[in-house]
Formats: sequence, structure tokens, C-alpha cells
Amino acid sequence: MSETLQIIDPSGKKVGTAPRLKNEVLLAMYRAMVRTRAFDDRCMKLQRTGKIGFSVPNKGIEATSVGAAAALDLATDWVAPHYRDFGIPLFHGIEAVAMMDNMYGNVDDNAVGRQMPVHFSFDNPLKYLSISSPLGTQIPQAVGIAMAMKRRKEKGVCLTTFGDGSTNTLGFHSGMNFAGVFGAPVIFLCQNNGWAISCPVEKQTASDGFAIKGEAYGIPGVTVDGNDVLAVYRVVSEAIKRARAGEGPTLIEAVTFRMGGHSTSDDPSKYVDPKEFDEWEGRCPIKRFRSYLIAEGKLSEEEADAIQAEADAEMMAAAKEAEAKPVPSLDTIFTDVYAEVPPHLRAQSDFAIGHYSSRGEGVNEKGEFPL
Ligand SMILES: Cc1ncc(C[n+]2csc(CCOP(=O)(O)OP(=O)(O)O)c2C)c(N)n1
Ligand SMILES: [Mg+2]
Repeated sequence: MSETLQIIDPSGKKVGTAPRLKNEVLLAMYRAMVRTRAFDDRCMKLQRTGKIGFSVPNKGIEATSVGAAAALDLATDWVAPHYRDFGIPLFHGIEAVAMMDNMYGNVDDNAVGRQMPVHFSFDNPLKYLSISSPLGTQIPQAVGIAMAMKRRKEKGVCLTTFGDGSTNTLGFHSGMNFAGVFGAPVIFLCQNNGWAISCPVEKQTASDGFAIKGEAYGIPGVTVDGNDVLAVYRVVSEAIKRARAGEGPTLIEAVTFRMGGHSTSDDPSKYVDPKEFDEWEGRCPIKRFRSYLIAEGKLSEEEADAIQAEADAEMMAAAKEAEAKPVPSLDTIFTDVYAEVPPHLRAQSDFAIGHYSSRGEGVNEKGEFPL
């Protein structure tokens, strides 16, 4: 494995040259990491109490998502995201309630409940593609976006994020090859979190890490400590600089760890050694950044505690607000695919709506169609 860049060690000590960032940016990064964990924690509780159907644990990944997000210039840059990336929209000002609307699939969810929870679709200004479940599909999409910007001589770059397991998809290979040949301004960020569901990294690939995979495509590969937000910020910023200067793509491997199950449908105690969780708890990205900011005099213990309390309250309120909204109306099942609903779908729609009305079981006071 190539050398792993680290700027803050697990105890919070500075061991490398920190990027020059204003205090307000450092604090925005810290706040986004804490909010990411709070959003994740709230969603896990909502799922366990039967309020939402599904979630994807983000615990442990906060520095990778937020460090990368902070390096982007939203005026020009696009994101083609992985599903385990709550920190990118949260850093970039998407309101937690908009994300909760998707978790509940309520009337204000941009996908009006047609997607699974965690598969967000946001409005601009965040140039953030909708999340799709098939692994790796976002990678060639990112290359296409980047190529379009290059051909139009625009300044933008596209960041795409994906997991270690996703490097075994056709999308990864075709995307990397195309980007290497044509010099697309794209940043490939692989979150190596140790697992693809229950398949460990050693059983996914015989190569020495993931960054080295860039070599075969003529793309520089860099390895970074994915639990060190400043190191992630630095490598992504450098990759963006190269891409903007016309020097082509970079593959970044962020080494991190999934501090939970694959999803709420998974039980990691069946296959992850509990010692691994203990070890990685000692490398917690949030504790590490907090200690660093306090040691540098940029944050006090009291301020850090207040940020935590605010984030917990924010996510609780967002969940309450999303939960109080009605579900989408039944007719939305048939809209938004065709400009004009074709006759066979019109007939199905009339039947479904008529069925409920004739049984006197139309929309209840919450706007639901009870089965
Ligand atoms: C093309 C495709 N194959 C298989 C799956 C089933 N699947 C869903 S998530 C997952 C593991 C992905 O692992 P990784 O890319 O490392 O991301 P992580 O979940 O660890 O963040 C698999 C195999 C899928 N969604 N799409
Ligand atoms: Mg993984």
C-alpha cells in the first residue's frame, strides 16, 4: 500500500502540515461531522422503533465525507455520491429535514416516496446526483459530467464517491479507463471501510490496497487516513487543483471503518470481530478532530458540547417535522414518468383511486390510503 497521508493522529496531535483554513471553515467541518453522526444516530433509532423502514449506518465515515465536501466549490463542482455519505449534503447546507423527508418518503420528499430511504434527490444549488442502489453506476456518470464540463471549457470538476466493494464493478473499470484516456476532471474517492456487506477487503481483491488500481489506467493513486478530516481535505483539494489545471483524474483511497452494520437489515456481530470495533473507536474521526481543535485553541470543551447538543436537537426536530407530514397522494404512483400518462396507466390509476373511493376508504386525515 502506498504511504498513508495523516495530519492529525488518533490522539488529536498534529503530525503533518495542516491546510490553511479559516477558523469558521474548520468549525463548519467539525459541526458537519457531529451533525452527520447525530443524523445517523437518529435514523438508526427511528428504524429500530419502526418509524422508518431502513437506514445505512454512517458512523465512522464522517471525516471522509466532510473532508471531501469541504474541498468542493459548489458554484462549479458536481458530486456523484455513494449512499454512505450523509456528510456531503449536510456540510453543503441541505437541511436535515429535507433528508428526513426522504427517510420517511413523505409528501415533501423529492422522490415522493418512490425511492428507498437514504436515496436522496436534492434540488440545486447542490449539484448532487440522486443516489442509486446499483453499485458503481455513479462512476461513469461522474466521468460523463466531468467530460461535458471539459468540452464546454468550464472550470468545474466532479467528485464521485464509492465503497471498496464498488471497485469490482464494471462502472469503476469503464469510468477509470475513460477518465484516464481522456483526462476527465474527475476525482475518484474510494471509501475503503473494510467491508462490502459481510465480505472483507482481503476477499475482494488480491491487490495491495485500492489506490494502486489507478496505475493500470494511468491515473495517480493516493492513500489517505479517512478518519483524519484535514488529511482528506488536503488530498481532495490537491486532486481538484490538478483536475482544474487540466491534469486529469486522481484516485483517492480513504482508509476508514464502518462502525456498524452494512444497513439496518444487517447484523455485523455475525462476522466482525468486536476487537475491530474497539480498535477503530480509538481512531474516531470526531473525537480526533475535537481534540485537535481544542489543542489548537480553536474550540473549547463547552463549545464542543454545545455543538453536540444542538446537533442532537436539530435531528430530533427534523424527524418530528418529517413524521408529521402526510404521505404522498396515491396518484403520484403514476406521475412523473410520462409527460402524458398513457392509456394503460391511466386505467390502472383510475382503478386504484376508484377502488379506494368505492370502499369509502379514501385518504385518511394523515393523507394516507390505508390498505
Ligand atoms: C451492482 C450491484 N451488485 C451488488 C449489489 C448488492 N450490494 C449492495 S451494497 C453492497 C456492498 C457494497 O460495498 P462497498 O462498495 O464497499 O460499500 P459500503 O457498503 O461498504 O459503503 C452490495 C454487494 C448492488 N447493490 N449492486
Ligand atoms: Mg465497503
